[in-house]
Amino acid sequence: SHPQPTFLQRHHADDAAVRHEIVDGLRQSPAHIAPKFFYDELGSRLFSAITALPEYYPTRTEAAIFTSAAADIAMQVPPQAVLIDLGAGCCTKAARLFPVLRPAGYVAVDISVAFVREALSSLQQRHPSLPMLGLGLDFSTSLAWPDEATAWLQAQGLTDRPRLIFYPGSSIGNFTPEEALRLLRQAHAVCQLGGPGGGLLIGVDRLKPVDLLLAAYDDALGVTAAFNRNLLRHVNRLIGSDFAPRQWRHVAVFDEQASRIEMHLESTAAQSVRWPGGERHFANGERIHTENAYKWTPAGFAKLLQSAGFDPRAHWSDAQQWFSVFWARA
Ligand code: AVJ
Repeated sequence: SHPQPTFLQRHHADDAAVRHEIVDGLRQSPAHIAPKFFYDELGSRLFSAITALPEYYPTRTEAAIFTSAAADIAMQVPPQAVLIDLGAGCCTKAARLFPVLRPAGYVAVDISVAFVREALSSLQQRHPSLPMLGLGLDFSTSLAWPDEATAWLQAQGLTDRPRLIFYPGSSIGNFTPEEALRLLRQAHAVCQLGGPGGGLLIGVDRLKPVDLLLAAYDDALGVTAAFNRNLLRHVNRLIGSDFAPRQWRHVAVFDEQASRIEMHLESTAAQSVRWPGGERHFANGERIHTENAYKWTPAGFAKLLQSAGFDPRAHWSDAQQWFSVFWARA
């Protein structure tokens, strides 16, 4: 037989809502565009290239932690849980951990179900008896657990299983501490809907010397610059604007006060950008804020987890203490 995953798409922002969100950010001063718009097809490939750069340590450091801590993680997290993978994409990080986490069900959540469709279908062939759900959900807006997903869990007999939320890659760093708290509280509520023993397995990038941080977000080959500027091509397609990517420069700075890397696109000329129904003038040197990447201390992040209702039970790091993985019970 050929088992197939189930696919669900929840409140997919329609084209008008996406246009409204982007145009609203462009009209503000300073202008901003949300980092979720980096990831069109080319943007996803450029991010994948970033993870292979010598300067971009997070991905390989986290992978090494998952390898070295595997036995420990297996002892701490509940087996036979429903594994809920936030920002699953190609599903490889979670799939690599299947032997460690031994889930009874797998839910791959991404902003668009299209992003997980192929990967999940092929993963299902390799795990024919593991129930799999692809869930399209913009959890950066809200992680409310959809009724359809509850119904799916019920149909699979997974209602009473613990829920194990997996949020790797320091994607939590895109959120301000206030936004992160909100998301983690919602994650906690999702865990509470399942059986006892559930919780959160999360990867977090750590505060470290600024030169290392800046290099990771402004690499020698200019891949991160291309990734940042590609946002303008994507926005052009989404709202019909006429951004000229050549007229914009990649800028990465570290804000010590906020403990975050900021990425910006800086206008290299006085120019106007037009789109159907509007336009905006940018002075030479004016910037569009495109991303925050917060860098946490383990103590600070443990406090955040506690504020969200979690009980931090275990913490693993690498020898250089560059990256942290937390296990926190709901
Ligand atoms: C996918 C959000 C974790 O902030 O490090 C990489 C994205 N931006 N280089 C990060 C990113 C520039 C990445 N996250």
